[in-house]
Amino acid sequence: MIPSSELILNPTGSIYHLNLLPDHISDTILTVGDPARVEQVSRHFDSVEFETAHREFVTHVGYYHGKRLTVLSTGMGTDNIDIVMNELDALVNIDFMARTVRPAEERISLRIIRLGTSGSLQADVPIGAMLATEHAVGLDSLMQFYPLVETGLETEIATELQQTLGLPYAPYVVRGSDLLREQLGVGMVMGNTLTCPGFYGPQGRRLRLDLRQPDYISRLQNFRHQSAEGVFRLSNFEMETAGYYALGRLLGHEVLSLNAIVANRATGEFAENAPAVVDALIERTLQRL
Ligand code: R1P
Ligand code: URA
Repeated sequence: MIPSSELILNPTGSIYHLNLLPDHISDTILTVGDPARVEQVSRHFDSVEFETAHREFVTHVGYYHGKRLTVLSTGMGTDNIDIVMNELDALVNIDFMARTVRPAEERISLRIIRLGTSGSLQADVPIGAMLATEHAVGLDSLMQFYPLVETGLETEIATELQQTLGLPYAPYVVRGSDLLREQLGVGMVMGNTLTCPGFYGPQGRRLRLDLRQPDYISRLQNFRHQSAEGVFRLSNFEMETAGYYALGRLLGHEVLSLNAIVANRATGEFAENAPAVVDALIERTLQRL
């Protein structure tokens, strides 16, 4: 039995941070960083049957062309993704009454799709592009706490990137769901996403502070790993994808990160109409579900 200090339920029976009951979870979940973006998605629904908000976690449950969908905001950073993925999994794979993990044959694999904004690292991934993440690379510390198993290729990339950046630790590298990427990413740019534990220094932005490595961005832009699968390069920056992909692998959920490119760090531009870039990604994704 899982003690109440570990599986924390609110007086209504809902899970601690997300404030959701198992009934609120559809098998396909759309996640967004910005709480205001939840309505930007659900305004396309035929109907919304449930809404809740707790901290940065806003959820709408409804129907899109007859299909039940849950759309949920996560806030920013992989520390929040630790909460979101563990609590979503608990909602479907833990019996809240018995406080026990469901047997393997009863466990549910969710489809979780991140619709987020992102900055491109490469000049040829322009503002307005939609990018589906193949590999995610985590510079954050989340995977210091879980026994993630990486493939040979993932470990090679991690080791080489650690050397390139002179980091005291290896990043973690995880390939996401090929199935979802092939279904939803058709016609999008396929890329490898660097998940950073911050928006400024960790993404090489300098306002008033210098960076430890003045050539940090160009080291990332020029990083290449050659393998039998081809040439790996980093395409874009954001703050959650690696956490999603790693916890998806550990918990057995299919996860895809779709990125609306709103900044280009090679050309120094930011989108003139970022909400429109995000809208286009939302509409494209909903049509393909
Ligand atoms: C930073 O501005 C935020 O934007 C990106 C980053 O991952 C980070 O959360 O995603 P969202 O637009 O989904 O929040
Ligand atoms: N989100 C990020 O994390 N970085 C960007 O440059 C743009 C959006």
